[in-house]
Amino acid sequence: MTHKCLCSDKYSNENAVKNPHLAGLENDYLYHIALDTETMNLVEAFGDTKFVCMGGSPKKMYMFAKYIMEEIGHKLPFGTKLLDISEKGDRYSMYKVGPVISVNHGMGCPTIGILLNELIKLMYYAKCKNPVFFRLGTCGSIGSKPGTVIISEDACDGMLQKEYSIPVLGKLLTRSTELDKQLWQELKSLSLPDDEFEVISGTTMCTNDFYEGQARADGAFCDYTVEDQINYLKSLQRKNIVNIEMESTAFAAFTKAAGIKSGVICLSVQDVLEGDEISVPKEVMDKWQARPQILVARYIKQHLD
Ligand code: R2B
Repeated sequence: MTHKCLCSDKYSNENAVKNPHLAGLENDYLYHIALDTETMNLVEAFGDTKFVCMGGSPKKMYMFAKYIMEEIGHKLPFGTKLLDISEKGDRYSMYKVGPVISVNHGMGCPTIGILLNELIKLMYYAKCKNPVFFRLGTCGSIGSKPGTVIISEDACDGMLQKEYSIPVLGKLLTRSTELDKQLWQELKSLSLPDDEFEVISGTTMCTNDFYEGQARADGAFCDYTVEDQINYLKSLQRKNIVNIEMESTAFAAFTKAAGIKSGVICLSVQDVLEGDEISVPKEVMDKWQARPQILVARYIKQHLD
């Protein structure tokens, strides 16, 4: 038994959340990001947010916060430094630099889903106007070289469905994983001929597992052959699936349900057709991490007003 979620996909602050029970809460404690509506003035602290950027690791998102601060010329008050706003929650690290939030989402759909619920409520309580959400991730690419930047056109799950489903009250609740086409086009147009990295796009496959779920043959379990693995990955390639990661369906589904424009930009850390091992040296990887950030910074700078 399944049911489809009927959600608007235009942002308006009043309709970003779709939960009549919230109005009855005396205090909404955004538990995992350590914010609340009773003791904090969320409008004052977050009302100017325009861009919410998320990526897997806390360190990467700290580096992004520092990078975007330089890029937009944001100055911290004298004698202060970047503060992890969600430190008390001990789950996510979140920074705010002018109109930009930079926050890590961990690994997998459940983890990013919890964060998105709380961030969408934060946007609502803070009365933010038209925030745009980005996932700056890493992925395995199918047939393009490591270091390539991949902009998702849309996202499918491990069964190739362009949907994100979770069991709710014993039934599957299904939401569309369509991403904003206009934003996707715009992000693609931000790659410049002189960039030292290639940018491609197509459908992103989002799996619930890093090993068997992504057809790897180097996990603790595997009952298929390497030939099966390659045949499967090539069949995905023929369906215009260009990369594999673990968060895009939940990210696309929750942002769309809230009417929030969103985009997924990932750095490939390996071509999955070339083997299971991720062999790019750490220093090279650290340098490459900046690539999706460069595109997003260009977008942010063009939309600052
Ligand atoms: C990419 O990298 C992580 C797995 O190593 C996961 O979060 C993802 O989507």
